[in-house]
Amino acid sequence: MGYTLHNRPGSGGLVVEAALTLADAPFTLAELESRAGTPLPESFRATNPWGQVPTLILPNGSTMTETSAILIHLALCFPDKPLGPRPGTPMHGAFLRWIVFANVNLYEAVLRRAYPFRFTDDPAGHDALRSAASRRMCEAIALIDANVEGTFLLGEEMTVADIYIAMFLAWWPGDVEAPRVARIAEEVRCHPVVGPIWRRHFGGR
Ligand SMILES: N[C@@H](CCC(=O)N[C@@H](CS)C(=O)NCC(=O)O)C(=O)O
Repeated sequence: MGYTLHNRPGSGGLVVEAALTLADAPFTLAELESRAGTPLPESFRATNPWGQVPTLILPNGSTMTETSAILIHLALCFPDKPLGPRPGTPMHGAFLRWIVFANVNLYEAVLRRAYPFRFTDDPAGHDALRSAASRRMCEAIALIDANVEGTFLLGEEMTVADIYIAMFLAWWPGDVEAPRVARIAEEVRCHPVVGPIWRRHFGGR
């Protein structure tokens, strides 16, 4: 039995789908009919009580959520596939660092913009929350940009961390001053395996 990936078009499961595909892992896509950036149907809580995608059902039937955890798990399960550096190496430390950094800072900034009502009960505070999230996003992307080691974040090999970071850039509505990260996003969009998945989710974005 393979994996089942619950996602919806244009949502965060893109990077998990890319990781499973790069790993040659057998998986089924369970796509929800829901528009990216809106709350998911309440009925989805039967699958993930937190009500979010990506939700990955592992081959043994257990449920995984949290994109960073899923990516790290898959990279460890498929060490011979091009998902991430060898565990135990300094580069693996950097891989973990940036995946978690992106989850905590980039994903959270995106969520503050999309769902401000979850972060303040004061509707008058939504604009201020969005602008603080934008500032935080720009600061976080700039820090990643300053740490790009080569063609990709960790050097000359693409990892799932690159796809993850590129996804946030595609979601972000404003301009972000991050030329190295923008170049990584271009590499990801042109990648022979990841490109077709990217276009199915994002079209020409
Ligand atoms: N911390 C979660 C965040 C996942 C998340 O926010 N997913 C969005 C789609 S990109 C979602 O499910 N939004 C619907 C909702 O929160 O109701 C992760 O890292 O996977």
